[in-house]
Amino acid sequence: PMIELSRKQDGSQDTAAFARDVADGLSQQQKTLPSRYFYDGAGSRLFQQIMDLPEYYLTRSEFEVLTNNRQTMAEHFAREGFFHLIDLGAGDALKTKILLRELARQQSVFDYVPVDISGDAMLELSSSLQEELPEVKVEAVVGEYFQALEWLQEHKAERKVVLFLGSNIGNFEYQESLEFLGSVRSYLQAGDRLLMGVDLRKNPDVILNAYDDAAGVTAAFNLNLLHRINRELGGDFKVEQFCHHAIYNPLEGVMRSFLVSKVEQQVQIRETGKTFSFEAWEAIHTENSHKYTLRQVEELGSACGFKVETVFYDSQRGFADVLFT
Ligand code: AVJ
Repeated sequence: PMIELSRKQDGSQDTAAFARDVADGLSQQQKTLPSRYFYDGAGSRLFQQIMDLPEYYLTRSEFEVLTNNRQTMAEHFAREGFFHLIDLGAGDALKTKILLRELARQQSVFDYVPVDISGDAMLELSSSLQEELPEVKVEAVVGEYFQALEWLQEHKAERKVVLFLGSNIGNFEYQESLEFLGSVRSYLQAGDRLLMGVDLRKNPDVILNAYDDAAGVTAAFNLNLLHRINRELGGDFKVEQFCHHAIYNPLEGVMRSFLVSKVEQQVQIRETGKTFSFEAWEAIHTENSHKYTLRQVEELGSACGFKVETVFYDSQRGFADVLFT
């Protein structure tokens, strides 16, 4: 069994980019921070706790979809022989493992390329797979989606199946999602596939509770962003002076999360060389999570050159994994 970890950026560059993005976001009229910075070690652990929350239905729903349809999915993937299975935002890959076990059971010929911004997560995943499925060759890539696109480009002529699970697409603005899926599409050939998980429109109360849980884990996940800025960029956020706020707009189908300053205050962030002022109850926008109608998903796909092959639903029809060709 081979384990390969490729890491395309060094740590110093990461810190500089983080400082620049934080300075940019907090200098705007409406303050904002990019949600990709949630996932440091502590943030990844908090997200794992979120996936276990009673209110956070997304992971369980997709688990059900994959479990009930794993045989059909694996057959679709492996139909034309060897392929690379690229897993965008793999994390702990608990859901992908359902497909990996099934592919191994069907003796499919493939290798597995998990991509994630958390290096810790990719190391843990590589070693857990080596233990559980030693016959699967793993080439983990530590990086952002941009690095994943580079990998796809470098392997343009080879057969590929791309996984984009967990409604991770939902973090993009609509325009960004068009650009991203369009890029993915441009590196695929006829016969390649994309399996994308999307959270569907449903009772707004159910959605809201998923992002504002009773135990306060999502609040801690959101607030960890400020702790991370303190740790990595020498910030002096008094984190207890901020609170988590989440709101769902059922017209747009967008869940939005914020960190709200409870008092008027100033925050210094050494690595940015700047001080930022907050008025009492001023907000920082930290995340969007889009909820889709099936029509929107089809349109998004077709705008990027994808055709829907099969839609796999959970029993509640609240979540779908859409197989595109
Ligand atoms: C990992 C982007 C799918 O938007 O549901 C969970 C992240 N944020 N709770 C989502 C998240 C707050 C999650 N995604």
